[in-house]
Amino acid sequence: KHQKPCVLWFTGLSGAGKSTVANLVEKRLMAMGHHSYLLDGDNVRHGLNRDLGFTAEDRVENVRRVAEVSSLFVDAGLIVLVSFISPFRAERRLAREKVAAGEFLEVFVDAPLEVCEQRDVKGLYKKARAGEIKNFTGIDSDYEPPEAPELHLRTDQAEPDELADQVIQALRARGLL
Ligand code: GGZ
Repeated sequence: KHQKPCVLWFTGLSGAGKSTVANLVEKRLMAMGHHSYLLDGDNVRHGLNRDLGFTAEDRVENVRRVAEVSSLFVDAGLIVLVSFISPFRAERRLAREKVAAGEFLEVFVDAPLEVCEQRDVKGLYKKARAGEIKNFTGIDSDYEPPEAPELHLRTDQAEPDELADQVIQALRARGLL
């Protein structure tokens, strides 16, 4: 099965739909017989990064470690899907620089803050507005949107399935699949 190792770096606000789309892409890749791995808060923040919280400093370190791990997984030949808010441009740039040119696709999973806040899947925005959670992205912690992402997905304007297809198409168009 032809595949070139690469990193699909999903970035966006909490509730924008990063994990939803990343999970669909992973399922499709698996069904096509490709080898991939999804790094997200569920398998990284509870283990490797369980010493880290949500201050700016801790997010920088969270993303730095994830970037290092993704580069190792690329060395292992995998298509790596990374799903973290990863709010700062500088750390996303460092992640890009960890792999060869053409092996990094920044995927901006974009929905307006109002939409994410309306969805409030886990009730975290409500808590952040009430001051029960500090340093919440979009409320009292910065999100720096990508300036030139390889893919810009508007989750308020298209269904996750359609967006996952776009990601697969982008991989094909670049000869990665
Ligand atoms: C943002 C927070 C926070 C704060 C807990 N700010 O929607 P979720 O719940 O499932 O995903 C969010 C996740 C963000 O972790 P990341 O590792 O992706 O962040 S970063 O890349 O910035 O390091 C949210 C939950 O953790 N969460 N507290 N204060 N999101």
